[in-house]
Amino acid sequence: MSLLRFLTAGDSHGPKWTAILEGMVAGVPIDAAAIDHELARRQQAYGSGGRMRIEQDSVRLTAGVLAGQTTGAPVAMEIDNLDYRSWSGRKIPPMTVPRPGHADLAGAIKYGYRDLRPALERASARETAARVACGAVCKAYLGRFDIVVGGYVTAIGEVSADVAEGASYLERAALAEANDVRCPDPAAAQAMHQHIREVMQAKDTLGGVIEIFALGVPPGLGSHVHFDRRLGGRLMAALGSIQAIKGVEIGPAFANSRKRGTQVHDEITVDETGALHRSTNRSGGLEGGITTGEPIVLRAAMKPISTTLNPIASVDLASGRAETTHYERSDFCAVPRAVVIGEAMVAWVLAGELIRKLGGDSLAEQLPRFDNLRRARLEDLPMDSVHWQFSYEDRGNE
Ligand code: EPS
Repeated sequence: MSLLRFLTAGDSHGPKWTAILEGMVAGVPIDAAAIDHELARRQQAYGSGGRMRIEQDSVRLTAGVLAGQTTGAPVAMEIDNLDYRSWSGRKIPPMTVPRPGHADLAGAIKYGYRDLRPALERASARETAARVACGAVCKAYLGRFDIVVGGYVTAIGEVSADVAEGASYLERAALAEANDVRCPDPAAAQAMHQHIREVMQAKDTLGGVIEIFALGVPPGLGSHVHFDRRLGGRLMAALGSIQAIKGVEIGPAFANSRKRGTQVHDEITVDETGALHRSTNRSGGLEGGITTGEPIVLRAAMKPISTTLNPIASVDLASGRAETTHYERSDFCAVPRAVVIGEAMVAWVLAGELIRKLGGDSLAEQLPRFDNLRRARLEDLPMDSVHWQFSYEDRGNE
């Protein structure tokens, strides 16, 4: 659907990840250090397992970027798995007890695997390193239009953040980056850290909720006329495609569902210059599947990681007997890291929609078009103010 596609290839413990982003316009400055910065953000947070001490994700750009700028050709990127050194050539014991919640069983049923490891290898959230690399290129593109995508954690397990209404999204994101659970509420951040610690000691795992925002997005991305181009659906699908994400809402959608219409919808006002305004943004920046020009706000719920030190009841597929799960090294809580992945997925959807909106093949062609986009102001919205009628039956002069 999107004019901007990407593919990731790789296995969790294989030699490397390959990502190909196709459809990016020419002339976008790309800095490998900025991609590495996003990769490092994805790695840093409390609640990770031992693997993150082994990996030091760094991108190798191998196509589509010349002299520091995209050429319009597919952008190819590689990220090494440093852990491959300890897996290469090793005799890997059979894995026949599926972990409830992981792709082990469903993947084996679907593909007919005779060992569960191929499901594990590809379902692994290590794949998200490749997504974040693609998202970083999309962020670089969006940044040329002053569009910023960010995020933070609002809940981990039973601990919820009290996100200050007064603080801007950028202030919240900056506060969140300052602690190891990526939460903008410092008191809640401490409680979340403690909660993760306790749950780790109890040999268990935790999920939570992340919030992703996009600022500076012009009105008019997405469309109400095609079900599959409604941007809300596309953004929710993108977030819902992240490993362990099981729920997504646009703005405070579930809270809105308990209120009345007059308490939910964002009033429209006009100022003396003819600019239209919204005093609230309960729509999360989308109406009719189209961006309104207000911040886009999405929330995603992550389930607790399915690899738990305490065993869960399962079945050994080799013997057919009841068995409990065996522990595989894993994370305990990946919610803070999911923020970076959520940002990448949202950046990818928005970059694709902006490319569709602006057309052309290069950033230079697009920049003036962006400046001329119709905005929420009276001068851009001339009304005919005449009666009209459906005329499907009108066959002209026939
Ligand atoms: C993952 C299991 C763990 C995580 C991994 C995702 O890997 P390992 O089994 O090698 O310890 O660390 O995440 C990453 C490696 C990463 O980079 O995010 C899983 O099974 O999904």
